[in-house]
Amino acid sequence: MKESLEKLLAAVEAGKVDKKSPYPPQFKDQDGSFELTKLALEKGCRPDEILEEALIPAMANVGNKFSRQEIYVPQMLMSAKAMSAAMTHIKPFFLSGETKRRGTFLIGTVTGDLHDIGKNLVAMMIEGAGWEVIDLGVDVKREKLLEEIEKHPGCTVGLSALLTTTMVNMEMMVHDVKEKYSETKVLVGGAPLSMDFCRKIGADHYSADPQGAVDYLNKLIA
Ligand code: B1M
Repeated sequence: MKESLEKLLAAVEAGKVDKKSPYPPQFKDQDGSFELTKLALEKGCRPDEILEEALIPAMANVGNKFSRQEIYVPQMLMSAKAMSAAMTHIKPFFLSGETKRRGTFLIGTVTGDLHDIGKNLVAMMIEGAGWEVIDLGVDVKREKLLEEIEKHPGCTVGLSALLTTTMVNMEMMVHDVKEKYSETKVLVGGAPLSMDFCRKIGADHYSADPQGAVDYLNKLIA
């Protein structure tokens, strides 16, 4: 069983989705995360074991490599795709309640901002870390954000902004959240942001990259 999990970890980290996937070339004709997850379940691995001992560590390695600039966006996207392929087998166990998520994370790009590539990467990494992710998309309106927080008590919120002109909207959104749900933690990110800006607008944390976001969320529940 240990060997199955190790193989799966390596496949997700390398971004090998399924047997027919040509990427990465050194894994040609080998099983990908899709087949390996199915196999691990058939061999008797528990879904939470697969998640905790293969999928989450694989995505953590990917996040750390990305932070150290050892890999770039395309490789990270392939690993996220491999993670999603594995999750097709694991998700039914979440739905049945047999496997628990670490928490709920609402994420969106702030009002007026259509950039979603970075936000999507963060969402995928956080899902890969075992959280339920509710992606509100781009150009999220202030009212919509509050409605969703109301629907998901205890959630953590993530806001992304890529434009200096939409940073002001982020400030208003953080203000709204803190005014109505003072206990709700808000994580912010995006290329023009900084820790100073995060403090100035009253958000709880700033992360420059997806792995920093995962580390922050995991600290919240530690
Ligand atoms: Co636009 N754009 N864009 N753009 N665009 C930038 C951001 C810009 C820097 C380009 C430039 O001028 N050099 C510039 C902003 C300048 C500024 O604000 N000072 C700019 C502009 C001006 C615009 C328009 C206004 C252009 C126009 O129409 N005149 C327009 C605005 C539209 C709008 O949003 N209302 C616009 C439009 C677009 C496209 C639609 C064409 C497209 C977006 C497509 C899409 O996202 N689906 C686009 C793109 C692709 C870019 C660049 C080229 C790339 C952005 C990107 O995806 N980077 C960008 C220039 C650049 O960055 N080099 C640019 C890759 C991505 C992985 O990085 O998003 O930073 P990033 O995410 C990182 C981190 O920031 C962090 O993790 C990610 C991974 O490391 N992170 C978080 C992000 N969110 C996080 C949240 C977290 C934690 C970490 O917690 C919640």
